[in-house]
Amino acid sequence: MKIFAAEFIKSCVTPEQFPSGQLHEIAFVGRSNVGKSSLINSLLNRRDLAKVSRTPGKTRAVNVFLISTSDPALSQFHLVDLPGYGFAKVSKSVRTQWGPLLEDYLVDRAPLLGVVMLVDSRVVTDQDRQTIAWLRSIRRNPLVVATKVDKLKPSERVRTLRQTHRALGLAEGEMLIPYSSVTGDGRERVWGALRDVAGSLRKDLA
Ligand SMILES: Nc1nc2c(ncn2[C@@H]2O[C@H](COP(=O)(O)OP(=O)(O)O)[C@@H](O)[C@H]2O)c(=O)[nH]1
Ligand SMILES: [Mg+2]
Repeated sequence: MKIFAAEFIKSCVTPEQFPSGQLHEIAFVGRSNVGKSSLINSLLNRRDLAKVSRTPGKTRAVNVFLISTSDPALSQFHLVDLPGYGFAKVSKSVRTQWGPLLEDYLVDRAPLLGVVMLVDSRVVTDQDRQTIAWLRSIRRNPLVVATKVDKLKPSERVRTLRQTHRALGLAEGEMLIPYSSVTGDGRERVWGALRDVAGSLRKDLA
C-alpha cells in the first residue's frame, strides 16, 4: 500500500470547527506521552507531520489530517489526532478530565469510523481502563495498540504483552497490536486492521 498524501488540514477547538463533508474519520487516542504522535508519523512515513512533543499534555486541540492511499478501502480519509489524557487528577471521571470537546467528538461524530487507542506496552493506567470501558459504552469499540515495544527485552516481550492484554481487561480473542515507532514493528498490522474496519463498512453499505 502506498501513501499518496498526508497533509494537515486543521486544528479544532470547538465542535463547529470539525470538518464538514463526507470523508470517513479514524481517530487516535491515548494518554500523553504514550507515543501517539510518533505512531502517526511512523504509520504515514512522515518525519514530522504530527508534532512529537516532549511536553506532556500540550496538545488540547482535535487535529485533522487528510490521508490518501493506494488501498481502495482507505483511498481517502481523515486521520484525527485527539488530545491526550492523563494529565489531570485520576479521581475525576474520564469525562471531566478529558473535556467536552472530546466527548462531543467521540459520542456524536457521524463520519467517525474507528478509534485507535494507544497504551504503553509496559504500563497500564486506571485511565486507560476507564477509557476503554467508556469507549465501549458509547459503542466505539477501540482497536488497541501497545506502543514502544522496542523497549521490551526479547525475552520478556511475550509475557509483558500478555500481562498488558490482561490488565486492560481485553477478552481472549481481542487484539492488542504491538507497535514500535522506532523499528516500524506492527505497522503492517495496524494498516491491516484499519483496512478491515473500513472494509467491513463497505460491506455493510453494499
Ligand atoms: N523507544 C521508543 N520511544 C518512543 C516510541 N514512540 C514514542 N517514543 C518516545 O516517547 C516520547 C513521547 O512520544 P510522542 O509521540 O510525543 O507521544 P504523544 O504525547 O503520545 O504524542 C518521545 O520522547 C518519543 O520519542 C517508540 O515506539 N519507541
Ligand atoms: Mg503528541
